[in-house]
Amino acid sequence: MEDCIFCRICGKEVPTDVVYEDEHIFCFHDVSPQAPVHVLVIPKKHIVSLDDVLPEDQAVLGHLLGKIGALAKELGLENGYRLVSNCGEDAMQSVRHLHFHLLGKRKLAWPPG
Ligand code: DGP
Repeated sequence: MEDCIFCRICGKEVPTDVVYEDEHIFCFHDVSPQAPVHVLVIPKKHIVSLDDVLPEDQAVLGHLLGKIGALAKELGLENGYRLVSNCGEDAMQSVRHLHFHLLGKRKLAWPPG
C-alpha cells in the first residue's frame, strides 16, 4: 500500500535497520524504543490490524508467530520478553499495518498502561 510507512519499509523504499526478513515477514528496530530491545515484526502483506485478518492470512500469521522464539533467542532475550499487538483506538494503534512489538532486556511491568 503506497501511503503505508511499514509497506514502504519492507519494500525497501525507506531504509531501516533490518533484523530478519523472509518471503512473508519483516522484522526491524522500532524508531522509538520502549525497552533496550524493541523490534517490530510485521507481515509483508498490508493487513490493517488483527481485526482485519482474513482466513487466507492465517498461514502467514502462524509463520510469523512461529518465528518469534528464534528471533527472541537471536536478540538475546533468554530471560523473557513480551509480544504485543496494539489494535484500534483504545490500544493506541498508531500505524495501520498489523505489527507485533517484541520487547525485552528489562523488567516489563504488568498491567501495561
Ligand atoms: P503502535 O502504536 O502499536 O501502532 O506502534 C507503532 C510503532 O511503530 C511505534 O512504536 C513507532 C514505530 N514506528 C513508526 N514509524 C516508524 C518508522 O518509520 N520506522 C520505524 N523503525 N519504526 C516506526
